[in-house]
Amino acid sequence: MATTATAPAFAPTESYGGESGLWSWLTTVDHKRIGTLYLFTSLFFFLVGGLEAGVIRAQLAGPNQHLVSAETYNQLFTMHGTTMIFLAVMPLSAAFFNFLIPLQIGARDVAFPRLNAFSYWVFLFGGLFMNASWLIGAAPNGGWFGYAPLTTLPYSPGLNIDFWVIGLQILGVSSLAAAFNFITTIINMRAPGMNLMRMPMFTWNAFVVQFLLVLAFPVITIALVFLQFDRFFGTNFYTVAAGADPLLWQHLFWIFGHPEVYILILPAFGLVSEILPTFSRKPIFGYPVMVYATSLIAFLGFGVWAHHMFAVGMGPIADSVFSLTTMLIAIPTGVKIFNWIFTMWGGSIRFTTAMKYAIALVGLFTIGGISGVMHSSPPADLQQTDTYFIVAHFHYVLFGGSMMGIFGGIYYYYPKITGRLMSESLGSVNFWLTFVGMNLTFFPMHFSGLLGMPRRVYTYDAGQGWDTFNMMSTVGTGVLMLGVLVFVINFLKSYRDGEVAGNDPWGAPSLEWSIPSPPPEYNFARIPHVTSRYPLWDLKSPGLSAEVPHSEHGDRRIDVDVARTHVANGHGAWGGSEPKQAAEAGAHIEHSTGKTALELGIPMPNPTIKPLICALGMLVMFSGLLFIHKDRMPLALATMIGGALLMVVSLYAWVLTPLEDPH
Ligand code: HEM
Ligand SMILES: [Cu+2]
Repeated sequence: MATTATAPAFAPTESYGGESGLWSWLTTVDHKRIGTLYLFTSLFFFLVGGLEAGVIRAQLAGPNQHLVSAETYNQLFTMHGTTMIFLAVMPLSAAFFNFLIPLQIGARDVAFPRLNAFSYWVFLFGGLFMNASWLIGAAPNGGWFGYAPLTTLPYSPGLNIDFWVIGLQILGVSSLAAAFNFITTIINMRAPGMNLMRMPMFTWNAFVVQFLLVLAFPVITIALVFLQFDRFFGTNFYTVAAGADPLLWQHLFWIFGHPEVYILILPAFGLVSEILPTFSRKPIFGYPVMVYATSLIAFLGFGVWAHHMFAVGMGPIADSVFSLTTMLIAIPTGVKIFNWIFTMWGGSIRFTTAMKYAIALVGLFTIGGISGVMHSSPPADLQQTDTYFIVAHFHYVLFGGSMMGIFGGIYYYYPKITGRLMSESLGSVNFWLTFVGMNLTFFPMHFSGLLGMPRRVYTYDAGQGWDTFNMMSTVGTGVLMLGVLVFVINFLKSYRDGEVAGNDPWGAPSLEWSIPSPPPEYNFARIPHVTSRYPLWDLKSPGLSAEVPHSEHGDRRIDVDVARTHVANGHGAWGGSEPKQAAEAGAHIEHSTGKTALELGIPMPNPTIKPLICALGMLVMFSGLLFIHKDRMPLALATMIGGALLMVVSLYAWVLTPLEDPH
């Protein structure tokens, strides 16, 4: 390929300036490598969750089928929901937080690199722990929101719910540690001149999500601790016969659960807010309004939880209040949608695969948003709740929103992560199969739902008008799976054969595109000085960012290596829209900054295995609980105490080792 001939095809791992063996991955504290680990692990879990969905849809293809038993079906939909939410979409977002936040704010790493590694290992172990339940045929079976008292011991004996309660607590530790890390990173480590209102939109969305995590996860943790105590130690938090409130779990769960849906969607919104301006070649429409709308969504998100509980009979006052707040929250959400549309309006649009996914999000999320507003009205909700209408609604939001945004984000950032572009032709096939498959799967569910088909039933009788819609959904799932298969092929193949990307294959405006792809371990040879929201456009296409505020009058330049290189090479004004040009420019930049951290005298944190050991200790400690229900008390105690010791000792060793060599 011509491009590969003119530009040096630097192999992805070389540019990290470090080793690439297994040990280097186990001990890494580099936010980019940790991001990559998150990406691979969560894509794997996405495939697992997708397979579970495939079995569900095969079972429901026609009436009265018996591919799986009712009990297996319960485990399938519970694990599908739990996996997609906690092991796929959340960590996929974390992959982007890790990779992008330091790059977008001009930092060399996150605030606490070792804590970051710890978060990843805890997530991995939590996911493996939860899925280990399949091996003994006791996967969680109480639905993804695990309502107590159903999930208390008398109604759910067996280890199924134990795996769920313990697994979610392990995963919560990971999310909380990561959230504190990113909050500190964003507040403390921005490059000079990068004030809050100059942060890229992705970082803004990520910032808001971290606060949602910090405020919402403690609530579910409390709910889970209560449940754990009820199940293991005989307390009565959820025992109605002993005077417990049967709605306690529901309130606690949904105070977490509704903010959780914003935790799932805002990162995708952030990605789309990067993609749309780049491929429209226009600044984002109404940047400050986007920031305020995002913050307002997060704030209001804590005041709508009981719209999940209209059916329990809370009374007219509570119903009215939660109905109103739910309708209110649609306003800032609608504002964001209009801002995206105005961003594209009048732009010179390039329909890359990333752009197609971004536009798909705008359309499909809107469908899910509108059906959401439909069940903000309690009388309407009483008809829709627990039917396939709800399943249609939340898949438009979660697949049409979160997953579409994440796929777009992967196509957009793959070149930054690996140094190579994903194939656009495979990308187009991938996109259209996914788009058609997703709509064919989930749109008919609106109808089967309104015709009364309940969710979470393992089979149904013929002659209720549901058969055709179910067949359509199942065929759609087949198309969707083909689409995901093409994605996987493209993802793996492009790693070897993809066109070399160069620093800035898309002509994008933010800092991450000013450095080589993949970035060197230290990210920025010199920390950039930022004077506007769109530093790279200031440099390469000043016309595009002329209207946004700049700190110094007439100052259109960022003081960063890439600037000098370009000017020196007379490439100052290239448009940046062609991968080929970009690759050539990238070659110059790579040439001028291809040094290791050591050569440049940049102190980097030392790799360490201790966060992994600490996470392992925590896993062992939690697993010990399982033996209690097998009546193996001594074994349980030994495992828990052993795990706790491992955790505490490695934590001490970690804390007492300095992060970097003395300098
Ligand atoms: C790969 C394509 C997907 C298909 C074909 C699919 C299909 C389904 C179906 C048919 C159900 C209803 C099961 C029942 O109520 O009996 C379901 C439930 C669910 N799905 Fe998906 N889904 C897909 C992707 C996703 C994604 C990406 C997410 C989230 C990010 C997700 C989250 C959920 C949740 C939370 C539930 C509810 C589980 C429960 O009732 O406890 N799904 N899915
Ligand atoms: Cu909600």
